[in-house]
Amino acid sequence: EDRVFSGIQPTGVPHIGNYLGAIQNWVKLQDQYKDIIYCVVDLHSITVPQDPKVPQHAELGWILMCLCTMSRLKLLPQWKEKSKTSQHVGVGLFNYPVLQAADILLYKSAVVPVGDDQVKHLELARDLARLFNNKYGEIFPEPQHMLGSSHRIKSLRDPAVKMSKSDLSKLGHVDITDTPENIREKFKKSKSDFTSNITYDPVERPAISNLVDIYAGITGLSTEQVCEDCKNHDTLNFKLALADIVIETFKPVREEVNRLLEDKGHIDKVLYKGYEKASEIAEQTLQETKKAIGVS
Ligand code: AQP
Repeated sequence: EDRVFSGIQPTGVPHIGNYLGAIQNWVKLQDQYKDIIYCVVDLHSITVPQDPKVPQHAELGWILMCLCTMSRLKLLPQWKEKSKTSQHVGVGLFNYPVLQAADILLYKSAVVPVGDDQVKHLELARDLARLFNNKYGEIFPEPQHMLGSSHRIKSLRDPAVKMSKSDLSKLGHVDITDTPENIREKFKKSKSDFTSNITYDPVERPAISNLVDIYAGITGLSTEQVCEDCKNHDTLNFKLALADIVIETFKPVREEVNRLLEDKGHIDKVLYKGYEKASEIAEQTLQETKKAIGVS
């Protein structure tokens, strides 16, 4: 059976972009597939300093890095975007799509539910799987990305960039554990333009269109339907209505997160059980891979 695999970086509290782009789909897939691994990709988060202990991912990452060219990595849009905003750009930031390919290939994953900002990275994972298989023998399936139905969600402060956990502007991202007051404030202060009606036009009206996308993503309506339903709203009313929907949707999530945080022992147990299962698969693939390249 096809294995589903996806992950999230522990770089902050997940926001509604992570939810609409990926997490919502992860939940749905639990009813369609039996063999699923969702993980916290801690080695990725050390492209800013932290403290790792996950050997197989790093080891396969290194093997794949030796197959990958620098010119291939330079083309990736996230590298182009993120390397512009920092003065001290680490090699890890450049290499991490290869580590991501290792994460996926280590479990011989077939289906990878992600947001559309990851499509290029999945292409790289397929290229590396193919390169490896051609050179050393068939080991890896070529993993396919699976997109959610929502568009990429942009920052509430700047619709030119995606909503991001690590965005320094606190008003740019709405986190799934934000309080109702917080959520209302962020939407009230979200960027809009000088036109007061609600239309969907990502090129001419990117900020309002982003809000329409969020509304559509959460309600499951089309963007046309959202504009039709909200045609009597001005932008402020629309923002407040959207805030209410977001508050209502994430209320049970926030309550459940808070409940779980009171039982850290339970979370540790669940993580450890998952770790035991996953590391058995990872170790097997790594040994197969090392044997194939002659370093076992
Ligand atoms: N703005 C977004 N809209 C839709 N989907 C998104 N995803 C991320 N941002 C958006 C999807 O969420 C999943 C987990 O992302 P990640 O934590 O692995 O890394 P990321 O894509 O780099 O997310 P962030 O929030 O921007 O984190 P930082 O700030 O740490 O880099 C992925 O499937 C992604 O597509």
